[in-house]
Order: sequence, then C-alpha cells, then structure tokens
Amino acid sequence: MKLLILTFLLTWALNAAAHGGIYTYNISSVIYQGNPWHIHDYGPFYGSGNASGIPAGTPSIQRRWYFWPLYNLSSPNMTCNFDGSFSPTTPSLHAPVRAGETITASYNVANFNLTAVERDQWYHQYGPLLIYMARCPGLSCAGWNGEGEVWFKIAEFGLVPGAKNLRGPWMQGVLLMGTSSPGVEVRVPGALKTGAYLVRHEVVNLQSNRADGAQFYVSCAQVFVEGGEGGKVPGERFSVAFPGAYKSSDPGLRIAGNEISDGELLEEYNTTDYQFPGPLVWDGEG
Ligand SMILES: [Cu+2]
Repeated sequence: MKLLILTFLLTWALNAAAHGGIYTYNISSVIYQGNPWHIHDYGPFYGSGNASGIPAGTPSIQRRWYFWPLYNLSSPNMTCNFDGSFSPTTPSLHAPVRAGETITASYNVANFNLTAVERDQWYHQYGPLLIYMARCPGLSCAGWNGEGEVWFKIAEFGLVPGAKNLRGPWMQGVLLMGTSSPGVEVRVPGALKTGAYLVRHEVVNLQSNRADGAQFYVSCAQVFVEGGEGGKVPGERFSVAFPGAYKSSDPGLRIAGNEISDGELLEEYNTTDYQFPGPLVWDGEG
C-alpha cells in the first residue's frame, strides 16, 4: 500500500511538471501578481518552500486558477478556471487601464516535486492563444461568475508568419516559452466603454492525447477600463458563453493529438490554414 501511494505521488509529480498559467500581469506598466490556487492550498502538504508563492488572502486582480489543464468543454471551470469561476474567495482588486492601452501576461508552469512547488518556464508551444473580455454587472466584477453570452474576443494568436504547416512554430511558443519570453501583449479595444471587465486568457494546447482532446489553460483578471467618450460594447454576434462557445468537433480543436509534433506529418497538419475556435475578434465596430 505504501508503495502504491509512493508510485501515485511520483507519477502525479512527474505528470504535473508541465502545467501552469499566468503568474504576472503588466498593465499600464504596473506589475500585478497572479493568484495560483496551488500555492496556498497545498501549503500543509508541501511546506512553505514556495519561492514563487503569495500568502493566502493576498488581494489580487486575478481569479484563482489551478495548474492542471481543462479538458471538459462543458465544465463551468471553462469560464475562469478552478475556482475562479465562482465567487472569488480572496479580496478582489481591479487594475485600472485606459481603453487602447495594453495588458501583458506572463506564463509559467508549476513544477511539483515531493517537497516543493517551483515556478518554471512555460512548456507548451503547439496551439493558439486567445484573449476574451466580459463586461461585469455594476462597477465591480467581485462575486460575478462570468455566466451567460457575455464574452467577446479581443485577440487571437496562431502560427508564426512563414510557418509551413501546423507543426509551427506557433506564436504561443515565441511569446510564452523560455527565460526571456516577452509574454503575450494585447490592447484593450480603444472603442470600449468605461466599466469593470474580466479579461480571460486562454492557451490551447493541441499537443495532447487524441482521446483526451485539446488542453485549455484559462486565467481571468479583473480590470477597470477608462473608456473614451462614445465608448461601445460588442453586439450579440460577437458574444459567446463559457462554457458553451466551443465544441470538441470545432475544426481548430478536433485536430488535437501528439502527432502534431512527432513522426510523419499527418495530412490534417499539412496546412497553414488554422481555424481558431470561438467568434470573430471584435474590432470595435458592430
Ligand atoms: Cu501542461
């Protein structure tokens, strides 16, 4: 029995070595720490050896997230991860940002060993990166779970220009991997109306077991947008719900498989025409 438990722990620790999310945001040149779920909640198990940790209850703009990837497209965790989709359990902040300014998010993985959780370089590089926003009811996002057809896409990143097929390189790797990776920078739409918004970053990893389907890494942050006069919000045709926006049969998702990176190039990867899941990017019109 002891051996079984040890084997389980070792397997789990090894498997866990390549998952993560957003650890920091740079919004209008202010750095905001993220709110990874494992840091405080594994405390009793892992001790206090988490150099990258933030103490429990520290106010954050970010909804709590768990390092493990999401696979289930109909799970409420698709909104803002586990357990950021529910009422935030930590005091919540909003980062002020003017419409037209940028948000840069930096990713890391959480490396687990038997005594510590360590922050390490982002690992994945096959698949798109998509960023959504949702307008929160009232002047704060606190306690709101992002339910309904409220999400609009503000950016999406696919293959690096010049890539010859779906083996890449993908922008995901360029932006997120390596010690000097720049992170992913997006502009808050200049036309956006003043108000509180959730910003939802989504990394899709297409390099996964075919039977499991694509992996999703979702993180949400709260911002308060100072919009210009005559600010707008996107119309219905740009708005989707999470969960609900994606199906596993979507062309850009059903191609997930380890073969995207290894062995003979399958026909389905022999193209540069990648079809992003979700709605069109809102351009500030309509
Ligand atoms: Cu991973």
